[in-house]
Amino acid sequence: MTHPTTGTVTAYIGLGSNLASPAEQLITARNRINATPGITELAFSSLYHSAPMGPQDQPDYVNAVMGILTTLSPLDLLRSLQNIEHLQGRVRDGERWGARTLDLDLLIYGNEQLDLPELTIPHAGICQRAFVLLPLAEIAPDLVIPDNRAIADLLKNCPPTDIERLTA
Ligand code: PH2
Ligand code: MG
Ligand code: MG
Repeated sequence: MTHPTTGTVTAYIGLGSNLASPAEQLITARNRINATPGITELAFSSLYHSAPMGPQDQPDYVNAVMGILTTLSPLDLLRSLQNIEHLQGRVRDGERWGARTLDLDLLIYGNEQLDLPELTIPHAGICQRAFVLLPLAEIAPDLVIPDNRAIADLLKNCPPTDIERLTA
């Protein structure tokens, strides 16, 4: 939903890295997202250390979630995030769920539900992934995902195993 007085939308971005100093990758990405015209930070979660989902022969991840206010459309926001992934050495020919210097996933964009070839919102993985749900619940405990799933309920069905909060 667009905020009637400001023309901005609240959106949530999942950040992940497991190569080339992951915590620094996330901090650099946060700064770049903040420097993007049309984006203002609302909240940034703690950093979380998490075991890899998918192929197990890759390093552990550092994950976080960022809440923003934005005037960008979903696809313009996606392109901005992909540009930042590219700037930080993301290679797109890797194996599915394989190691990466930076992954920026657009998780939620206001109340929108989109199913485009390049973008699904809400992000399909939110419900099963503790490394998304835990940081999201930290910064938005009362959030209800657009198809009416409350974060608190999703968390109950997603045991927070293999994940550790790193910073306050
Ligand atoms: N991202 C993946 C694949 N596996 N595992 C963890 N723990 N955290 C991630 O962000 C992650 C993953 C592909 O996006
Ligand atoms: Mg991802
Ligand atoms: Mg991604």
